[in-house]
Amino acid sequence: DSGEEKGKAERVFEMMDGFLKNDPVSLQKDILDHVEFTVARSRFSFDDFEAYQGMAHSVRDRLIERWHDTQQFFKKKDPKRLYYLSLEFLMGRSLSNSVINLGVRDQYMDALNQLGFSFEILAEQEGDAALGNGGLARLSACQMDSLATMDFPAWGYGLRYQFGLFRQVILDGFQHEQPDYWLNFGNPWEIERVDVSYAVKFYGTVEEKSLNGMNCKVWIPGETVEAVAYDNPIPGYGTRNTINLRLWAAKPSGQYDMESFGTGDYINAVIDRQKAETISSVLYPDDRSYQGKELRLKQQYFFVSASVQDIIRRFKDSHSSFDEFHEKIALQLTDTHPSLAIPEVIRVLVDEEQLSWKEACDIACKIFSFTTHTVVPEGLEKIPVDLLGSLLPRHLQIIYDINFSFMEELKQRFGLDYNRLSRMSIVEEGAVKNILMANLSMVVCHTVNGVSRVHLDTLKSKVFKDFYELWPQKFHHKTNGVTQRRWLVVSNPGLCGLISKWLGTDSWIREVDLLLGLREHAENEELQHEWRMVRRVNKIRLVEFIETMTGMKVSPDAMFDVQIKRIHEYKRQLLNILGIIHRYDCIKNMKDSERRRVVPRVCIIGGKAAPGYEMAKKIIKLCHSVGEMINNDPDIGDLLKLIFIPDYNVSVAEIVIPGSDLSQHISTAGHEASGTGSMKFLMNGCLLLATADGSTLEIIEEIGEENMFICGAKIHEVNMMREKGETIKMPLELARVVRMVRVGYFGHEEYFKPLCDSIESSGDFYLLGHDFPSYLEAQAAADMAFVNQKKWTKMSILNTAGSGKFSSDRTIGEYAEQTWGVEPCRCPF
Ligand code: GL9
Repeated sequence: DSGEEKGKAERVFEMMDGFLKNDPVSLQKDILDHVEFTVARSRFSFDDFEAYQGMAHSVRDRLIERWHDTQQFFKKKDPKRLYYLSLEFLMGRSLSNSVINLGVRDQYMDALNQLGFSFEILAEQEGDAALGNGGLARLSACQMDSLATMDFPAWGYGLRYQFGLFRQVILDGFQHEQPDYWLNFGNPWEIERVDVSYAVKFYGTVEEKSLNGMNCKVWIPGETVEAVAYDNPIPGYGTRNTINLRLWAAKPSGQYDMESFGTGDYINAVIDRQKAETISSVLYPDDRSYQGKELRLKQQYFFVSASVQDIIRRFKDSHSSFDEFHEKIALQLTDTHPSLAIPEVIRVLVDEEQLSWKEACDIACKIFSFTTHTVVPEGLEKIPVDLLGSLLPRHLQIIYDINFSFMEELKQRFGLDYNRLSRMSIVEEGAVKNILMANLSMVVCHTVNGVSRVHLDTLKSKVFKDFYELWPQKFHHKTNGVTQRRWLVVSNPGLCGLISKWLGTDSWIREVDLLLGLREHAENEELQHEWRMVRRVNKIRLVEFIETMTGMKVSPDAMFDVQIKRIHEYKRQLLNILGIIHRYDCIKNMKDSERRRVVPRVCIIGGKAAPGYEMAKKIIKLCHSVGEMINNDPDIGDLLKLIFIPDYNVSVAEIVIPGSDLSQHISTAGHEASGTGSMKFLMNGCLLLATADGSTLEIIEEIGEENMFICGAKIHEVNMMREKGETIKMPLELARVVRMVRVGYFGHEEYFKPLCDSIESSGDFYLLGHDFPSYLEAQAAADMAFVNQKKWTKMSILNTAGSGKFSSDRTIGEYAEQTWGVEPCRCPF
């Protein structure tokens, strides 16, 4: 019997002295075993990639061990669990992060050295897991790291896209998109769980039946697809806790439909079923715009339904009634993308678990919380009623029922204020009727969070004004953060060692506020010297990387001025490029004596444009055309270079950020909900040139205005200018550089015309005209500061010292306490 089996296995385990060993000899044996038996290469002849695979599998074994222990422990303790639902996770590479969090990096380095391999080279063999678009997806990844490190009993749920974010290839300065075949060489970081799968239903009809004298709704689906689990262990740092990120992949359902297989058309029936896999095949590459695509809606429901079934199954394993459900479960919705979880939970509780409508709604209101990541109302998801009704007929009914009760509640409260009712309704009337997913989330979730303080202000005063009036207590904010494990420990080992040396401890890796201790040394010459040395080494690494990627040689003596993020009009890469043209133009017109005072700059821009976003693609092309002119101008030499780094992703960021001197975060104020790139630069001692937007405002509070270069209209000024529809006079410097683009100084005048028009003829919505002069001033201030390396280094140290607030550990701590009500559950070693 299985009890006895377990006893035997345990005895053998004890005889062999248990756990996997982490001394260099054991590690070498494990790596070689995996090379031979997992990768199936001779252990006496294998290359770097195969060595990486062998090593990755040996790390995976160690992850699995802890992951099993953690899950067993959670099961035994039965704490309240957090389920983190996100349609996107940008995990990047896993190898370095895993060995660091497991605390075995040095041992592996030794083991590999003795085998004749270099850890750094093997780590570079790994491709990025890019199952997300940008900030929102990387935030989810950082938060998983903090959840594991802080011992929270959490699970992540998402989709296992076969193709992650497209690869960006630049041909003649234009962006082209290529599929990301990230799974082609296998993925050692996931565990396929063919034993964990659920049927997900689509289409069909809803019928009324009477069951035990009660009136019930029965959904007869028209299509069923199987969701198979792939588990990705997420190790915490300095703890045995290793939590799970469960990603779902679509497979044809095992339930055969006799009809299609009975018609004799066997081949076509099989091919048809195979189409089920398309649901999880590709990540949508457009950030912030969701225009009623059926496949996207299918993805959302597929992921939500499998996750909800899994959560309820786990709960029922150890509980016999739903009374405790809300005391054991918190469900966090990352934006509205997973908000179909709301009607799905209600549907399962009412239709399958036979709870009453009221009981089910009460439970939903207690377990769901929601964070919004956007500021623009157009960014909020709308689903055409027809589409939803055909794909998920039962869910549409549930949403209508929720809306009905909500409208009744509003009438009680405000009387027959039809304007208000229509503004707040979950159902948007009009030529096309839509379901507003944000309103649905707003009505049901107990809490709605913004991602920075000003973001919350915007939600209260604009986007969700009516809801704020109704339920002010629901509105909160948790300023975003990033994990210092990835963004310092993994990507900047040099600085990391230096920080620990000067603080006399490496405890800041878990307790990031300790970084404050650097403040008292900010002017210490010895630290300053070492700080500059470390940063110099990082710059040289970046110089080499730039040469490999672009063939360009740049000088590490120049100031590295960086803007890396998705290309967006509101993020204003165009402002940056026009500023560079201005700088170029100024240098061209200088006398030799003046040129000697110019601070040499390497301007670096990187980022992807959504494939259908024409303006963003034009910005990429303009960057290349301007770069080509400047970089090949012998008259300019090393005084100015403009580099576009292609295919920006997490692992590129890990090289660029530690090597940057100055980074730009120059969104039009009021448009960036938070921004998280700035936090990564801040931690790495890079100075910021930024507008007063999103979390930058909170960064200013932490490090002081004097340690940053701030420019541009403030949020209230932007609002005022827009309300008045005031057109300001184009500043001369800006008119001049726009003219250069217009008349074809950089070629392609027709192609670039819409960019020029966006500033000069279509109202300059993003206010480049207004902000250009102060932008140039901020740039000049940065030049001045850079000349004084002592001052610059002090500012740099103060940036790192003041970055503690922007750790995702702080964010997650706040969520756990204020929103989710979950407590640490630490697995014993
Ligand atoms: C975003 C916001 O635009 C950012 O300001 C914010 O920092 C992140 C994380 O909260 O979320 N919302 C959003 O849709 N994206 C964000 O970056 N877009 C992408 O992820 C591409």
